[in-house]
Amino acid sequence: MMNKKILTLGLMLMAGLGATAQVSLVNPVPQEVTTAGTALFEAPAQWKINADKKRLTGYIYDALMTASPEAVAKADFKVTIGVRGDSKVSRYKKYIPKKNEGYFLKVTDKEIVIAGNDEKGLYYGVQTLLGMMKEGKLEACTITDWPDVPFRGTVEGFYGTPWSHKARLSQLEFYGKNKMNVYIYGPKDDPWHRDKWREPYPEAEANRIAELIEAAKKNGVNFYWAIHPGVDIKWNEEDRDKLMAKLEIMYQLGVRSFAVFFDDIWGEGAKADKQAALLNYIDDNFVKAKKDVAPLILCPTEYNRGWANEEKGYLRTLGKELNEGIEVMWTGNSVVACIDKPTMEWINERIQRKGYIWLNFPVNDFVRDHMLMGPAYGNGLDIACDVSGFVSNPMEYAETSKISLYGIADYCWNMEEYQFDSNWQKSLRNILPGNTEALETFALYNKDLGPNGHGFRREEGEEIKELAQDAIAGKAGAVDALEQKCKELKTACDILLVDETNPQLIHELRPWLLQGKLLADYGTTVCEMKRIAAKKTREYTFQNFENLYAQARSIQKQMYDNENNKAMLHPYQTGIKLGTKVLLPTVQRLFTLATEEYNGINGTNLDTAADYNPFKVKSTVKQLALLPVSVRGSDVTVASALEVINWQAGGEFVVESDRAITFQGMDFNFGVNGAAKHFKLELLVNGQWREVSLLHYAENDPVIHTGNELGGMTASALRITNISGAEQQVYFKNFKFIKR
Ligand code: LOG
Repeated sequence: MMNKKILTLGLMLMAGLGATAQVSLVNPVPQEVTTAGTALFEAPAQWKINADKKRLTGYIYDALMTASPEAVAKADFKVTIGVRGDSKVSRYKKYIPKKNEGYFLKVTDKEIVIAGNDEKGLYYGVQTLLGMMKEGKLEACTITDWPDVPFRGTVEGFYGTPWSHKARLSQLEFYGKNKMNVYIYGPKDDPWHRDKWREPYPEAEANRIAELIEAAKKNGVNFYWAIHPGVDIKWNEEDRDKLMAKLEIMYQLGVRSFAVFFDDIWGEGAKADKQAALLNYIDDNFVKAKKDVAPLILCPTEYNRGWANEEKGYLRTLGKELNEGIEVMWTGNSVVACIDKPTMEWINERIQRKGYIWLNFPVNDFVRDHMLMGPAYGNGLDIACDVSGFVSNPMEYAETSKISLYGIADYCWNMEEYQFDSNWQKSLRNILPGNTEALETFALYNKDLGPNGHGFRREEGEEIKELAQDAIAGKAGAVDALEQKCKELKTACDILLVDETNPQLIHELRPWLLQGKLLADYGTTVCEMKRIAAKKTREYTFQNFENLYAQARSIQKQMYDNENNKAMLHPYQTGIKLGTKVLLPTVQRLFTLATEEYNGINGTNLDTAADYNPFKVKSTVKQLALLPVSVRGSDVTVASALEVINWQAGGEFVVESDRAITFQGMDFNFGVNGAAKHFKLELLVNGQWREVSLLHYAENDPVIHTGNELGGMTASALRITNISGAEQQVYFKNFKFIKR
């Protein structure tokens, strides 16, 4: 009797779990779901479509047809689709949410009904059905659904290798499936977007853009093309006409949505009144004249609070002067930031409209040695009404970026209920269903950005934090447990390296997978060293320890070699780092501790330094103060900053070392012709600052060279000061010195 009861309960529980399982495959999480709680059933093999004639062609119908059942006129199972006003869905009118892009969906074991409030609503209803059916099953349910944020998607707005055509096509499909409706095309390194903004695209590129526009339509995505004229625009009729002519060319290609970017510039191009006048002119004479063009989007020069100059009133000028309906982008309280209510209140009041969020996550163009595979979290869950749009700037690694974009899609659609951790699990399963577990194990070490100029960090290694502390404190069992984690990481890397189900993902991750294997080996070796050293008996430690020590040193060197192996890196990539928040520093620390213990027991003198960097940056220029400095062989490099640096009069930038080094040369570029005369370079020699001359080789070459006196100087710090008496705007493009 008892047994039977438990069994029934068990079955009920299973049915219950199963019943929510299908809807739970859907991303984004729908707003309102009622399930009958009945068991799952097989999706029909055939179905008949019941719809007004106009619904039987076009992208929505095509999407529906990608489902597994075959459309057969006499099938028993019926699928009714329509949009508010269609005769075939008139019975369901009262259930359809009166919301843009909203829909009503009903599933029983006999029929399916999808009724959209508008065409996009119907399309998204179809996507929900496709998501539910992914594993061939259905459950009885009704869903009423709509998006919280009207414009959701991405801005391809990073520096570095733009996405390939193939990657873009794959993105657009992904957006359609996950109910994102915006893709803004603005890769910094597309010449015809920025440097050559006046010129038309060559034919091959133009054709590709036309193809993207078609693909976007098929996936319910608005393709925005962005122009970036601010670097050299003159506020005269000639340039205005050139800009209008370029927009017209793009219109002819099929573009119906436009954005104008003024980020990361200074000088003439950065004037608020001029920018507003230009945008209004485009709005009046192009957007409104064409009638089929979407409202304009502007990315302002002061696009985050950290750079907003209240006195000069740039943002308020935009707010006052820009035509109603022109959207204004905003990255938050700083370039890279999470968005919350106060952020929105602050900006919306100034621009007199709802800000259009440009989220600089998961973009990694300022931390190219890190791959960002973590969840999208930290944005306020209560800002749906405060934003007009929300787009993410992803990594140049398009496929890997999908991991966090999946979360952005969910967040924008159903904000209050967004759960980043369960979304992340679902996302990993979505991108690599065959090897999800390995992917998760690996991704755990690829979440944080490492130290960076923007000071933006992510959680990483929380799950091993305590373990790591215990291992360092020498607690029994902790070292073994840590070693186990390393072994799991290695297994995951090996499994992923030969995964063939998502070759693009593995291609992007490959350098990090190879480095991950080494990190795992390093950790395993060091754990063994630590165990042996802890035995504190001379006999046992002698041979074993020194072999392991040699092995650990070898792995350190192999990891270093990987970071410097150009053949292994993607273009522009600056290194390969993972596990930098907890795992790597823990292993480094254990290496030092174990070696110290061993030296203590054996009276040996093995070098205990695991990873040592004698250089530090110090700067009174706010935007430079957090830039990390790294050493590779004889090169000492300060990470570049991508944005405009406002270098105040007298502002100093210092790199210091804890020991004196002999200089061979320097290599740096502030991206401005003739900048050298505004700055003074000094070296700290025996406690005294000595000036070194700065010069350009040519008037139109921004690279700054140092005088011959530098070679051979021995100093413990260098200092660059703005001596012009005025603020200087520069790009901190690259900065490196070479030691002997
Ligand atoms: C650029 C963007 C870049 C991002 C992160 C905006 C509006 N502009 O500092 O192209 O990908 O930051 O590095 C930016 O964010 N400049």
